[in-house]
Amino acid sequence: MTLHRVELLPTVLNILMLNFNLSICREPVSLLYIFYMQKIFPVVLFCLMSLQLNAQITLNETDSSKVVQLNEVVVNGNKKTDQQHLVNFFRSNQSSTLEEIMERVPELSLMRRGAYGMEASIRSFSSSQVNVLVDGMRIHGACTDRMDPATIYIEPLNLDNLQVQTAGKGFLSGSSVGGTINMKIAEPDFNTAHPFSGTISSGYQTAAKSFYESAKLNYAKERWAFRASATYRKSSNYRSGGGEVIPFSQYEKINYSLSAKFQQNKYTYYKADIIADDGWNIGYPALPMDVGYATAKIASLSVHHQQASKKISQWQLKIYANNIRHYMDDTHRPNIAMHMDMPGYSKTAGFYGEAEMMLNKKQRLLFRADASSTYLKASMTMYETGQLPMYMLTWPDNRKIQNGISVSWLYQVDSTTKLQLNSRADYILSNLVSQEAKDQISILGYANANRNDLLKNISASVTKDFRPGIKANINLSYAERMASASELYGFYLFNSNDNYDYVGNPKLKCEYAFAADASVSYNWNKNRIQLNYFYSKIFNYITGIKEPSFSTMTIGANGVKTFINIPFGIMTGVEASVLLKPAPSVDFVSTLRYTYANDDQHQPLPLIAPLKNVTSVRYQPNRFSVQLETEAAATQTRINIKSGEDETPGYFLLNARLGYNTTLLNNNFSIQTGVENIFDKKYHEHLDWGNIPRPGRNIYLQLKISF
Ligand SMILES: [Cu+2]
Repeated sequence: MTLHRVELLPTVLNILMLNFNLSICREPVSLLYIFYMQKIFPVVLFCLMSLQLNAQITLNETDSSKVVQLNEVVVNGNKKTDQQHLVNFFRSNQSSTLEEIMERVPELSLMRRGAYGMEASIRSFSSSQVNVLVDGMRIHGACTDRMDPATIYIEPLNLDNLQVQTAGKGFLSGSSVGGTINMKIAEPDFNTAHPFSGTISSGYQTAAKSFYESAKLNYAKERWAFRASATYRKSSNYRSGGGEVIPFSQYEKINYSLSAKFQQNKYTYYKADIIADDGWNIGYPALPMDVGYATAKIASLSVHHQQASKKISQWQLKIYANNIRHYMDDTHRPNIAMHMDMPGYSKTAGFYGEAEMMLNKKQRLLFRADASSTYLKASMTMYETGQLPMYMLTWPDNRKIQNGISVSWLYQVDSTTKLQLNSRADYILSNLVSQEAKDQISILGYANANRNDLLKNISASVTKDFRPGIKANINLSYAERMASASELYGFYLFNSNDNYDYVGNPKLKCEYAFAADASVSYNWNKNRIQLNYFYSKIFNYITGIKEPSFSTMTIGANGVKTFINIPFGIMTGVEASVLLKPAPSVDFVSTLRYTYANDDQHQPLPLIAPLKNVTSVRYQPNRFSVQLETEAAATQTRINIKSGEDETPGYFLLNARLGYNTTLLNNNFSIQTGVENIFDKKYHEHLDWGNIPRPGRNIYLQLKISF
């Protein structure tokens, strides 16, 4: 059986290459690609097992946290949740990037500076107002211009699910006023029919002439299970609606992951995970620079224990480290006044422990303790003709040591009422770690830039079932967040959205927020309607203001801004979703979101997405499926002119998708195709920097074999 499988693989590979990849091989750039396809890809294929390319998405809604399940094929015996069928509605196609999937989650919006490296915000809270974690691990991008949010280092292929925690639970794994996105990494699978199982997938998209190749392999024997995955993407400059090609929108990357699991006994297992991501030649059309290379190495060791009969019913411990290098590149840009080298480094090491304790049948306690140390350094060397190179630190070497503890108390009051109290404290030390860094910050007049902060967070939530099908939840919280390294120590960081250089302020106060969140849902048969409302008032809101006494570093910049605390900002809004199943083979899903945000002067806060709706209808009578999807956004007129914003027109898009599944020589074979942006609409979203148009009509084809 196994032999037969192995023989089939090269054939599959050949077909895929013939169909999709021949043209790319003619390009000189693709030497690495050829190497990959010839040497590495077959090796990975050999191992192949159950690739579950992105994405079905399930909404597992538990009060204020949302889980987006990415496993398409449930091979590990996990019970399917009621909502798992909804996954398909958030899937755009099987080669979707994590960003494309996140964009469809109602609570998330993405800030876009290029086709790659979009930055997720939760209910318009962004950057260091939210935690972005990889499997509970802290990770910090190495780019001063936020080109590399942590989400770019995780492929849907190595993701088990995406957990979005808002409102009162958002701070449990790190003090935060905006919430947490945790990317839970897929684990090796013991429950497979054969020792080896896997998936390979190949796809092509026309808008950016992009290729997507991926493979996943699982091997399980006795107490050991291993999982390996690899994903390769290459995109050219994409074509926007109407046919304009967007220069500097290309990118290329490879992502690998390897995971090993050892089951010591019924209750305990150990796990080791490594993820490596290498990207190069990544264009950022909305920024004055591109990325030469960006690499991340993420590693962890963990032990997990689960024994329901014990008082401590489950616990886990993890130690981890990650290392990111980022190198910006302006050598491909025309008319550069002054060439610059801008490397950045980020290193984090840490651990966390989590435990669940059953107090009695009705009460549980959840604990988490964590600590991490993050080192950041970025510099800029400017080369002006006829002059000596000029060097400076853009992130003067700094270290943040964070120690935190959180406790939740869950109380099932009676059969219809649940109570939850959450609390967290973080003690954070921030230091400049080199004399050079201290000297440089002293130029700004700060003799001592070191600081110690104690952050406090607390929330209470009540959930009540009123009568069959109606459920309501109310949440009140207080949370704090620390200023980011850029806000504290940044040194002439250029922001191309408002065209200002930014300098940090080590004396910033922490933001603190009072928030309320309420949701009500109605379930009947297999249908559900849900409405969420949220309100946050953020005191000491951190923003940039013009500092007239400083002169600019960046040629052509409007001026210099420094970070200050303004009295407050307010963010409020709603999310609504309707999930209907009018017939066994028909699904209807529609989501809506709206955020309204002001500062203390009643001026709109910047980078707030307008009203947006995504609606899908899917018909899947058998092996075939057909899906129609609309995306619509209203005009955004509430803009912040000081931040360089202008009005963004609304848009309406139509997408169509077709799928077919079959069995071929005992292997599961699936083909997916579709057209996105059918009307070839030229549009951009309000959070897209530089008003760069998004991709126009895009036809995709995606093949996948699971064995
Ligand atoms: Cu960068």
